[in-house]
Amino acid sequence: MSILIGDQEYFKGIGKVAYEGPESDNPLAYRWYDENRIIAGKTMKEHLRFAVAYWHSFCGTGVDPFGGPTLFFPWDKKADAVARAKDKADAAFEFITKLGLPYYCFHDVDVVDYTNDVNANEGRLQELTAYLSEKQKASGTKLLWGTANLFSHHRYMNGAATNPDFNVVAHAGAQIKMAMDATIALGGENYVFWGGREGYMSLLNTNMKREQEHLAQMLKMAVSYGRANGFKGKFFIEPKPCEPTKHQYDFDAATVSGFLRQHDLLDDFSLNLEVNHATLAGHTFEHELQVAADAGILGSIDANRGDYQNGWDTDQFPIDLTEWTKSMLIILEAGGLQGGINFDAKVRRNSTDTEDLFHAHIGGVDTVARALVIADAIRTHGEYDKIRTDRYASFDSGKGSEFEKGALSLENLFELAAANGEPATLSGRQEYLENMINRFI
Ligand code: XLS
Ligand code: NI
Ligand code: NI
Repeated sequence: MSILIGDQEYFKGIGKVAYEGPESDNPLAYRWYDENRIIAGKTMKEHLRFAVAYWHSFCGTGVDPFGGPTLFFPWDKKADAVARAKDKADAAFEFITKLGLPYYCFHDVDVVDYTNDVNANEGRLQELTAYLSEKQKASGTKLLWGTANLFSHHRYMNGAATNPDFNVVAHAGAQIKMAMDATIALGGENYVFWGGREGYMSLLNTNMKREQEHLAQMLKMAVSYGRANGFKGKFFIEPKPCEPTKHQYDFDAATVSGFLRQHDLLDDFSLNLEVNHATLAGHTFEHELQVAADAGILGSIDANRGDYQNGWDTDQFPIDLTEWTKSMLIILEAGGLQGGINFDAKVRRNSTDTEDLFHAHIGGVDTVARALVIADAIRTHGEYDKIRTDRYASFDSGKGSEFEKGALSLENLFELAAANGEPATLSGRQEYLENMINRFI
């Protein structure tokens, strides 16, 4: 067996997933993701930088608040934590290699189980980092980002960096340091903070200002540690309004953008935007992308989707072409992502066939790839851009342009309004544009 398959083949009977084109009948092939196809001057692979999420794909056992595991992984059997973790790495790299995707992402505790002993954890993570490094070299797979899980352990029930107990904050810092060491050693391109426990459940027991200052302090320490140890990539914050905590400080893109500006962190941080987090915040995903793009912090994406009937983070694989086409229009206009597209999605707990994980990823990859093709066709056609540009034409010259430059006063506006009379009724042409999206799909 090659190093990519390990001692045991976990996904037996499934070979390398290849691009076969839209006419293919093969469910285990890509119809749209042709990694070398050039779109708007870059390969699809480079535009999208797809990453497999280690946690959902190789650790998530199907548990929900009402029931235990439904997925019993053959790589999760050995008693020894390090041996078990190596089996999991074998399975992960076999899967990623068969899918032919360029990246993966992890939390520290996805890679290897932790104990309550910080030194022992460091030893375990270092051993697995060396193992993953070999796997990366053999396969060419790269690490899109690493992160620390600062939400599962009971010590974080009152927060991690925002915990009112400094002893817990120190543990959070220790975990961040170790996760950053692993990320740097593995050539990780970015480092993520998702603050699932950074927030409050009741203001009655919370000093919000102090907690947010502690969060900023921790982020600054991470930046100085990373930069001192050769980390050149971006740090990302992943906004989410709630779940598990009732109110999370990184509520949405606009909130985090303001926080980064307030604490002078904009040079080092961008956003990792998740589709389902956008909807939980009462926004569309496109809204979050646009906010980030306009602030120059359009970092990376977690590409899962929610469910129209549910109000929680269901982490389903993307399938919605309309949503992704609208998203790709924004991403292309912004000049692309700084990071890539991590799935952060899981199969349903009753999707128990080995193949299901392949179907899920293939569907997600093809949805996003196809949306890229469609969005590029819309932009190349030109009318979409023209309609939007023309809508603001009154600011391109004359008094409108003086207004934009700050050369007019309120008195001037009064005079202009009085002189020009009631403005013409101008249509926003929303339906026309919506039809254009469908026409190109
Ligand atoms: C949870 C988040 C989490 C982050 C990584 O809702 O999406 O999975 O992406 O910690
Ligand atoms: Ni996420
Ligand atoms: Ni999420």
